[in-house]
Amino acid sequence: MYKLHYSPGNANLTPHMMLKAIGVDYELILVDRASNAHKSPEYLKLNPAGRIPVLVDGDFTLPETAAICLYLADKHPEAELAPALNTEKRAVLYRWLMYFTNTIQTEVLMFYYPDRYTADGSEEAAANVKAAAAERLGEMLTIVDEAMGTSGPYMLGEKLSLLDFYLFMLCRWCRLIENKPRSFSNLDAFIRQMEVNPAVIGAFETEGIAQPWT
Ligand SMILES: N[C@@H](CCC(=O)N[C@@H](CS)C(=O)NCC(=O)O)C(=O)O
Repeated sequence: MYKLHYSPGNANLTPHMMLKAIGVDYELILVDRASNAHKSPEYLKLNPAGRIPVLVDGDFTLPETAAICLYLADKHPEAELAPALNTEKRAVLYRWLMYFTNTIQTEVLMFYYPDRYTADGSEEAAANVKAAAAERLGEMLTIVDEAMGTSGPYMLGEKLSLLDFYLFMLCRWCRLIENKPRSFSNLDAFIRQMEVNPAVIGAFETEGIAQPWT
């Protein structure tokens, strides 16, 4: 059975929604961030980066959210959460997955942990980093909103894919910025349809995340 090391609302949300969508058995293992369990020697053996989530599949241990998503999609092709290999659609999936994980997600970290990105850790410097991150996130969401307007109703068009679960997680994380996802018309429509997706509801409820989610 899969084991997903998680903390409510963290990056585990996307693989968690995928596990629900796939309909496979899994066990959730809570990583207690309050006691810094993600920096414990035991957890660092699973992920030396000390980040959440980690997926364990038998003897195989896999950190990094995007890698976990691709692994699950490829292992369960019947769930059709990614287009076939060697297709243009698959390449488009890679394009947006990379944008989500290495650009938007990284910027989200700057928004929530701005002090980590300052040399002196001062409140003033952190406030500047946070404000700049919020502005850049607004620009990034504009790009995604326009793409959604062209391809919609999902990132890859008519068919739901792992990208949509990833994007929904990012929409939740970006709910506190001024230009929040709900203020973009295509993203707002996207959020409305994802909010009633049983896999989304199942994962958010299991993690104990109260409404409003975005
Ligand atoms: N690139 C990693 C980043 C994961 C990540 O930053 N997770 C956050 C929770 S959402 C975390 O573990 N933060 C703990 C920390 O920064 O110390 C991934 O996508 O899995």
